[in-house]
Amino acid sequence: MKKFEWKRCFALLILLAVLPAAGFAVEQYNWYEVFVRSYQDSDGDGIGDLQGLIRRLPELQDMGYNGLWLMPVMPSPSYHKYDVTDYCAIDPEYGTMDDMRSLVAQAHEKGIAVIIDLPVNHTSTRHPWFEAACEAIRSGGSSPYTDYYHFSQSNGPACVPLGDTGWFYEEQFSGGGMPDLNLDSEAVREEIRSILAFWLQDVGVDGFRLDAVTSFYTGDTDANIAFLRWLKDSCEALKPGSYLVGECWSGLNTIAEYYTSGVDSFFLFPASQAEGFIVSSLRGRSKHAEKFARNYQAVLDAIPDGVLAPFLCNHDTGRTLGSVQGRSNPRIAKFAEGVLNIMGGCVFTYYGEEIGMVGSGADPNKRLAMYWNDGDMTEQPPGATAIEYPYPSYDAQREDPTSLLRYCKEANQLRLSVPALANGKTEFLQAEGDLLLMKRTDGRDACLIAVNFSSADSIDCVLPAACDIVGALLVDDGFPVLSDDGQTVTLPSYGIVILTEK
Ligand SMILES: [Ca+2]
Ligand SMILES: [Ca+2]
Repeated sequence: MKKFEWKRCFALLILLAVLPAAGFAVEQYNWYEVFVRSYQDSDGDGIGDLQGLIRRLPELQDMGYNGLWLMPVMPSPSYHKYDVTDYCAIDPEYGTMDDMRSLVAQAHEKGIAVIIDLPVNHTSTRHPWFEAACEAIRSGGSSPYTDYYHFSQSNGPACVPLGDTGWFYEEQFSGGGMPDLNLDSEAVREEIRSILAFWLQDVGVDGFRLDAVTSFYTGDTDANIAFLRWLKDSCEALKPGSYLVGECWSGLNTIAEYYTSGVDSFFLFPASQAEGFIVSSLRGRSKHAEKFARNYQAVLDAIPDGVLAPFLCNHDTGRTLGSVQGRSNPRIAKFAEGVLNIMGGCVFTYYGEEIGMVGSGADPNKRLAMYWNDGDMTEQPPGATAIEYPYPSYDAQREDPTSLLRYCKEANQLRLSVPALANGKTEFLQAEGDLLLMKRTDGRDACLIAVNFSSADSIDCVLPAACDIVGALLVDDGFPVLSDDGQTVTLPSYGIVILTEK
């Protein structure tokens, strides 16, 4: 029996992790979602900004995140900025377009791709297009912008009255501030095409996160898919290889249907949040691995060729520490991140997840200031009612080899160092009780992923051939043991071990 040679393995992982990512192909990105406002302030006004984010690029690189998704950075009257007033500018709270260009350039130098949130289902009511349209209706004049939205003189679902004019406009998101665009308008499509060109070609971003794709044409999946295909084709013509990921907040079959649009990825909502299959596989007394494998197989059956985009939470959902009840149980908090990271595709992590931040209920509670340390945080978003940090700060966890942060870093590095882990085809070799053994093959590369879903017991896993251990994710000081013939690995509780055949 031999103990896994930790020191040599970590040295290898660290070496591989500092290599820049090769190009911006879709594959193998560890994406990190940032709410710029709550991340890092650079000028002392308490509001996170692009220069602050630039300052943190070395940390992101060190952590092994090689893709950045920025929530909207365009001018907007709201704190979250999902209602845009100018699609080709930066909100002054966040900085300038020069700051944005600098962010993209410096991220690229570090091998980090950048995508931005693109909310084109709706604009702000304060967008000049909407203001011009309303002015024309109020004055009885005409404007090309009235055709940019869905104005009507009859009331209906999702209709908002335009003052006392007798006119209404469509708005799928309540509140009166986000009128839906008329995506059938040729002029609107031309506007969108130039917005895509500006960001992809002029600013140099690597793609977009597409907001609210099921609301483009509410209730009409075929029309949504056709519009997404147009978006994908437009981006591909402007910048081949740019990456698009869509927010289709829906069940597996619907998400699978949306993949026919050609958009690279759609967030895998069925795997996310407290009821998603990653976290729910950890609950109950037994058969955790079977539950996980059954659900994961269903995903692979439904989406055999698309690049998956699994995640545990985002800015609209409760954070993972609450979902796994991990406040006093760092082992399960780590293991949930580990199980996320053994899924193929592009894994998305919401900022703060790597240090066990909490947040649920009202949206601002889910978007709290990043907890770097007690002296270096932004102000909290307006409306936040529950502000607490059950786990130590980023700085404290960085120094602690047993922290959740260090576990997440190892998970990222493992994905960067074993290409087949992130991007191969998955085959289930065993899924029984708490033991899961998967094989993932990517061209000539292959790896085995052995997982012990038990919180308490170690498990012997018989391998299909003699193997070497190439990496592991461990929640505590238990360690995997490989038999002398390399054909059996003993997995500690909540242990994840990556192996290759000799
Ligand atoms: Ca600031
Ligand atoms: Ca719409």
